[in-house]
Amino acid sequence: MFCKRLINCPSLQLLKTSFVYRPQAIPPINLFRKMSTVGKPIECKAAISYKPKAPLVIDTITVDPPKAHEVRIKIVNTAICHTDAYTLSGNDSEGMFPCILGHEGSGIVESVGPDVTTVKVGDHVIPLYTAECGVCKFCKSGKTNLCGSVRATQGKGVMPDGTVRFHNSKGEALYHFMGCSTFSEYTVVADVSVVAIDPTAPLESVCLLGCGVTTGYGAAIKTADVQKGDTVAVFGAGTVGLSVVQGAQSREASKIIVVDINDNKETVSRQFGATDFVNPTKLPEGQTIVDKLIEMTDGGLEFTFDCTGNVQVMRNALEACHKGWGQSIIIGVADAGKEISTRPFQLVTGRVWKGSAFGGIKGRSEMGGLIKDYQNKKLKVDEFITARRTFDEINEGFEDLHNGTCLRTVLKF
Ligand code: NAD
Ligand code: AHE
Ligand code: ZN
Repeated sequence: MFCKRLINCPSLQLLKTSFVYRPQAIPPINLFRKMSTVGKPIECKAAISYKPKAPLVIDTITVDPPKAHEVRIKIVNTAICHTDAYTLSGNDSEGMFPCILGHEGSGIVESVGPDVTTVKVGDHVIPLYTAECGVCKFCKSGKTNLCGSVRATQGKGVMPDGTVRFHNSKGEALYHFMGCSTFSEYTVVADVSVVAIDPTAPLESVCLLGCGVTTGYGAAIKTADVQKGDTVAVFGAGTVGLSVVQGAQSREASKIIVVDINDNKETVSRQFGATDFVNPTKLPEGQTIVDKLIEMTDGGLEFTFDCTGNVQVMRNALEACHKGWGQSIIIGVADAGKEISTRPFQLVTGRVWKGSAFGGIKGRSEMGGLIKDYQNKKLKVDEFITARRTFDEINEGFEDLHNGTCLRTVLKF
């Protein structure tokens, strides 16, 4: 029991005062401890795709902490790629529902699991749907950017240990998508599926290097390796096709013909470096797009690129190649069940059919160079942003894809 005199004693009052204020004098440590999310599940906002063709549902989900060799990222920006819409349409043979879509994003590392050495808390990063482990047969081959380390589990919508890190508010598991799932405020990815970037690069812009821009640019400068003076035709003037155009222009191609069924794409194609634009639906009767392109190029093109995902376009792109050496690069993603065909004679007579994933770019080794090209104004990125929206407007962002002028809608959390 304290006596009254002691309680009223000035020195004790001082002590009481300093005791009372002391916690406030050291809040950063306590506050940090209280607020730190490291090692704990995080509740955050995400857009859940419950079934094909249905609008995404914005809800609170739980994102588990990263396990060994995993990284939890706070997504800052994400764009919507045509492939997200394709999977949502139900035409992706690997589509798993319910899931968190999104693969073109940028963010900041919130925490890392055990044994992660390549990124650290606070790093600015881009998730990579084409991983790079550096040690698998594919990575070591020097022949491809396709990495074998996590692709099998990635295609099944789970982390490399076969489990998921996402649950909805009812505790139901949600699948991952393309190893990225950027339509969530927080996501967990494998450490081989993320690259740290220059923190001065604006996250809003460089999220586009997570897919569309890198894919098209890389397809031109790596997969095809377009050379000065080559003739090029690009089918489909979306972000992927226009990035092929800028890659071909950077290599000083002599002719860059864009083929698109949407006349609205002519101006933007020329802004990105196209020398010609052809709408295949507006050719004189009896003339095919293959005839037209062969006529425009004295026998066919050195390189053609499909950036539509339409298998008839893929055939036309191959057949518009020059006999003996023309190469056609398939970039577009076709619906489940679709197949390509042509007369074998087309290949016998020297045309080559190739494909390109993520532009042949090795994300962890080569992303830094692309960011530098962007910073040095050698690579257009900002120009692809045709709309900016809040994350809550994600369904409107999917609708943007059909408005005829959309290249990329970038969402912000
Ligand atoms: P997008 O929808 O923005 O652009 C497609 C363009 O093709 C549009 O301008 C459209 O008008 C045009 N088009 C449609 N049908 C056509 C036809 N018959 N002939 C000519 N033009 C036609 O799409 P995007 O985001 O640029 O993606 C393009 C394709 O590339 C999609 O299939 C996407 O899934 C795929 N993709 C592949 C990779 C990869 O790594 N291989 C990466 C990203 C995207
Ligand atoms: N899941 C589809 C194939 C999808 C596909 O081809 N994806 C492209 C990237 S699209 C990015 O917007 C790709 O890189 N594929 C190679 C890979 O390893 O996924 C299907 O047909 O099953
Ligand atoms: Zn994509």
